[in-house]
Amino acid sequence: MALERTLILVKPDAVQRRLTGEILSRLERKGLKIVGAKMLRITPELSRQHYAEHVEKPFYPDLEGFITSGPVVAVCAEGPGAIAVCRTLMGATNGREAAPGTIRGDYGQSRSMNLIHGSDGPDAAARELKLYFKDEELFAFDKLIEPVLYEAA
Ligand code: IDP
Repeated sequence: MALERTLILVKPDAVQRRLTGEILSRLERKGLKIVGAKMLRITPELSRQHYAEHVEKPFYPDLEGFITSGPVVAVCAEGPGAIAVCRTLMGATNGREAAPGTIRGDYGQSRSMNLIHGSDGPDAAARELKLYFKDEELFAFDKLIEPVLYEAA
């Protein structure tokens, strides 16, 4: 399984609800490695870049209003198959439909204020990570535990 990096955002609703630690803890307990992290306020311009595929959609103004409404925590998570692993941990977009045991399924009931963003594929991950992190803000470290965590099946 290829080692991947993915962009995670703890969205403004989760920061407001004091769920940042819980959400990042779930990623870490799964075995994902946090190799970069920062808190920031997303600007309308960054929102348009991040959500370029949604800018023309009817819900975009609400999405921009929400994602710029307060600080987010941006994280780069690394691990084998990290993109899909994070998508599975997140659950379906709409919290009312997300499975119990997923972050959105356990903590949310909204389709828009859904706590967490995770890149949806390798191209998106590469593009989005560049929007939030400089190369020198991402770290490589601590490989000793990895044979135990990721033993080849
Ligand atoms: P994802 O975050 O599960 O990948 P996307 O379809 O890429 O979902 O949508 C990006 C974000 O836009 C969602 O996480 C959610 O915050 C918001 N969103 C998606 N669909 C709607 C909608 O129909 N109404 C309002 N907000 C939406």
